[in-house]
Amino acid sequence: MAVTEVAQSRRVVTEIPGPKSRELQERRVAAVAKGVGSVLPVYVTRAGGGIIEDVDGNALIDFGSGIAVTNVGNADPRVVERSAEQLGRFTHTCFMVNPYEAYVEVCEALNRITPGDHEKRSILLNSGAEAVENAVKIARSATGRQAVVVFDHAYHGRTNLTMALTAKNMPYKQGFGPFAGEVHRMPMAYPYRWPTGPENCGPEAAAMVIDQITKQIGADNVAAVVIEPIQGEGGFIEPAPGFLPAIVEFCRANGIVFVADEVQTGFARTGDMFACDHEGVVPDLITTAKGIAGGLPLAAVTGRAELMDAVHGGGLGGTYGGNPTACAAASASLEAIESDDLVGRAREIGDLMLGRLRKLAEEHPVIGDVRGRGAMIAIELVEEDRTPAPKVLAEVLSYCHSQGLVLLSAGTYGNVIRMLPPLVIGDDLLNEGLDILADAFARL
Ligand code: PLZ
Repeated sequence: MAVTEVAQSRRVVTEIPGPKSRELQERRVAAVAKGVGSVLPVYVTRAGGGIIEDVDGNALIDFGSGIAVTNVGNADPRVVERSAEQLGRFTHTCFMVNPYEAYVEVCEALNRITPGDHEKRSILLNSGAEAVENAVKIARSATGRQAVVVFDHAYHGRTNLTMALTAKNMPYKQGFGPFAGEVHRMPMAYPYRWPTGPENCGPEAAAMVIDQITKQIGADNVAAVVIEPIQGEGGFIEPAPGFLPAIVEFCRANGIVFVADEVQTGFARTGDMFACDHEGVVPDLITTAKGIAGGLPLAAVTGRAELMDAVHGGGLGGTYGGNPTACAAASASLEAIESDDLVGRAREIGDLMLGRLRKLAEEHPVIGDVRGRGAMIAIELVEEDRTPAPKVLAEVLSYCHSQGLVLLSAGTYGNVIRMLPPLVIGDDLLNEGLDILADAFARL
């Protein structure tokens, strides 16, 4: 299997997007539904390490990892080799018709590496949204209850149930209702915006949530609490310390299934294998996707055996869930994460980024908050009184893009710049990317 090495240096030889990309963009507009956007429409030819190459010969620094997917880098040779080997043997039988070992192997690995040493089971699916949908199905079936609790700023997907779980209307929900019922939204422990200050945020937010669940829904009616242990699309909001453990304790005491949505935070991204590990939180069910398979579409729900096995035979599934090629890629990618100590590398990336960004924030008051863990770091841009500054963000992003830095935004108010580099990016590229970002602020 010939895997071409992608040179690890930035190269900007045309305007960005260049002429060939603009030509492709014209074809795309005529062929692809307008509803699907692209952050930076440079058309990709190759990618690897921390670099994305485009049709015009540019080499861009990747601070996005395809939204936290290519944790092991793009086209990791081990992932490519295992997937290709599987592709050459069979492409599909459907696990529900004729099963295969690759699926079982991924479930065994997930049961081993997810938080908690209790007995677990897993199911494999295609996308993060599908994983979250299935976690809710499992929780409802196991508890015989219906209500689902979610949080402000949450993102869980674009399917009907997960749209209902997602907080932000535009662009995710506008015009797409009616939404699924029995979804209840609670305040989020958002330290930077907590009225009485970050130090009070954890306990106060937990008390509010517990009070609202008890008074407005009735704890006995709640099947599941679903939460991202660091919110992704919502703006990399790290819940204040103590919040998650308090919610877990309340769930345990009331027979509520605690579901950690680790679709964006999973697989070494945050400097732990899972973000829950940070405070020793053990979820009853955990949903994963993105970083699981080095870029191939795969997702999973993993959880307590008694909950997972509570669903009647034939109650869960899907034609493509646990596709053999995606499973082979996942096994290779999970092995790479462990053998290359990408957890450790994510921590190094976090230290480097947080150090530089905190300095940058001292020079530029428009950077109101620097937060995140590991290779999941964000800055929140504000005017006076912490008013969100989405226009400044647009300016900064546009400059960074023009210089060949792939950078994403996030946040309910569209004022958060998020950084999610592949965990295999080198320090040189990281620093060069941060230099470009610093230039962008200097030019404001
Ligand atoms: N849960 C926590 O972050 C996907 C969405 C991008 P899918 N996040 C990126 C977009 O605009 O569509 C995500 C997530 C969390 C669930 C999902 C959904 O995962 O694989 O996109 O369905």
